[in-house]
Amino acid sequence: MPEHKPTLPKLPYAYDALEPHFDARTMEIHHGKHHQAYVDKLNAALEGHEELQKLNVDDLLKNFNKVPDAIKTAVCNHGGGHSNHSSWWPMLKKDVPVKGRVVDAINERFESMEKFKQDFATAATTLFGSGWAWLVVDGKELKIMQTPNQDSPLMQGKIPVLGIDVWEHAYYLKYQNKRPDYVGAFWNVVNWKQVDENFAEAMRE
Ligand code: MN3
Repeated sequence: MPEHKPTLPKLPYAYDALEPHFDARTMEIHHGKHHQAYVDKLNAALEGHEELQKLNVDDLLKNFNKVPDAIKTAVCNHGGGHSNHSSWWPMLKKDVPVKGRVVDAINERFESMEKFKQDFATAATTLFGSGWAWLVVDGKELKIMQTPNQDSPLMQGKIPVLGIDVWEHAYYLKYQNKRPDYVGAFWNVVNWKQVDENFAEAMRE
């Protein structure tokens, strides 16, 4: 079996760990069905491409130009979906103090945490259709960006530090059409400790 065969990572907490902000049923379907489907379809796309199967999914996306045309769309959609969700689950946790070098860097780059939250929320709520809003490191600089569908910032050479999934599958059961309410609730479940680690690692690359 190839070393990096895509597999569904275990959630680092119980499905109900983010209640009442993210409900258990949504987390269960989101992780167990949606993320699993990206993993399955990525494996199907990589069948017969042994050299690509040896890469972990993030390296696969960073080297997207090496992916054959015939499977580019599948790798973008399902590889992106696998990578985005794998990095996202650990970014979520309740009651984590807002501190760390990343918080200092956010205050410096965006004037204040409140201003950053406004800008990030605007990116999340104005993204048309399905996709993600991100805080990324781009050439040692923090930036807010949007990606459509399951496109990964890694495909553009940017490293995700914090993200929010704004596909309806991430919030519809609890929030229906009220995406801004979901984005507001998100701030209660940001794992700032993980975000700080992501930031430190991104700045080392
Ligand atoms: Mn999702």
